[in-house]
Amino acid sequence: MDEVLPAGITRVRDPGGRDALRLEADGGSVIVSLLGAQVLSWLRTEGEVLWTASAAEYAPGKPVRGGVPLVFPWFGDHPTDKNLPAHGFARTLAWRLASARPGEIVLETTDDAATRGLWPHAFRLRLLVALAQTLRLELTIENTGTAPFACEEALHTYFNVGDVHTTSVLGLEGVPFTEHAAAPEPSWNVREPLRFRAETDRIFQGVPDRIELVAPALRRKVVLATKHARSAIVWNPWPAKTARLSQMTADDWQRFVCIESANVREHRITLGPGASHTLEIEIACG
Ligand code: TA6
Repeated sequence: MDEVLPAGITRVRDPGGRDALRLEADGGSVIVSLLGAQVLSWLRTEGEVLWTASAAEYAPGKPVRGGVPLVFPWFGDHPTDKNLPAHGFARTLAWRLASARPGEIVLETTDDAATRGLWPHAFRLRLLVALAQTLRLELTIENTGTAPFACEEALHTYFNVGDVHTTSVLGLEGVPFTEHAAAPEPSWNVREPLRFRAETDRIFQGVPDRIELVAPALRRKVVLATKHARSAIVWNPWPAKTARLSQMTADDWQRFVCIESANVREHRITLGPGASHTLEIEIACG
């Protein structure tokens, strides 16, 4: 039987020709790739809210650098085996459409022999994508196994800013953080809104549920409202690290900032059998 999707939801191909879904509503249009359940684009009348690398690659097993890659079950390099994929494997798994209603889809994926070879636990992941005037994403992790597990998670959002030099992040003033950049700004006033003057790769812990990104070059303010995200990572690679990153052209660093809503390190999630956890973000762009 032919699939019947609600009005405003269509099956399309992403820029790499892979299966994707497009949601259209009064908030614009969103493209979500079924590979990795990766939101690749949120296009509004004011322009693209998310950012994708200039030399983005759309290949199996290779996460597209841009949009909202999903991080699970570990953040960054694997703690003991650097040969395992950075940021885990959720963003390179095949996902499927679980349900759809006007303006909203739910994608899901589960463990398989390959994932259990990397991480020996049974799980179900669901990503809800809801488009209205805002874009709402909810990542639900369910432990479908018989033993507890601990995991890290992030919605690794790349925001289009136009010019990182004039961009600021408000809401993280005074919040405890650790800096992981190889060549960070030597010192900065933690009581001031965050500005970008060097490579920045900061994990903030115990974050508020509202963070603002102000991008004057685009005459844009983005409000990131979250539920159940106790960590946030703010990242810009600056030129030196950009030169070492795939899919990037030399000046790509000037046009994006990542603000990643997460639960990582001391705020990793622990789930007993049958338990689940939902991390929610709602992005408003004005
Ligand atoms: O979230 C910050 C970060 O961990 C950076 O250190 C950088 O590695 C970035 O993620 C991109 O990671 P990826 O694996 O997508 O290249």
